[in-house]
Amino acid sequence: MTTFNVARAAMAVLIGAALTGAAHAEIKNYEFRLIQPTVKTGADRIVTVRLVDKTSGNAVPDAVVFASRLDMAPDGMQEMATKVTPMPGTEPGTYRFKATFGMAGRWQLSLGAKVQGETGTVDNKLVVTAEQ
Ligand SMILES: [Cu+2]
Repeated sequence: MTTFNVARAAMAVLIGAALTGAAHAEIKNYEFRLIQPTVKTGADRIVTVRLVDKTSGNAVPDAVVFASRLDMAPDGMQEMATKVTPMPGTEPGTYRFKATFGMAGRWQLSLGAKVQGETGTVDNKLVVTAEQ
């Protein structure tokens, strides 16, 4: 390769990187969706969510997902919180949590995620209804 060709190759790589960057979804284009909007009231219930890239509709695997809180804020009981334990996912792009739903009603699950290659944090609140 001549110096000129090396420079051209390097430029092509840079342009390629820029285009790839532009094609990336922004962090606001990701969201969590509940697989099932309801659970049975009781101990050790599993809540499964999918992290979705809204621009493509694809599930997003290998994100670092954390549940910060599960409480009954939707029913005016924000002080009624319960512990959330992360569980292994069953398929790529889904994330599972175990929790005890001690009371029937609406529970708010606060979720965060870091997505590979993206800046910022996905920050969602989902409402799960515990049924008697
Ligand atoms: Cu309650």
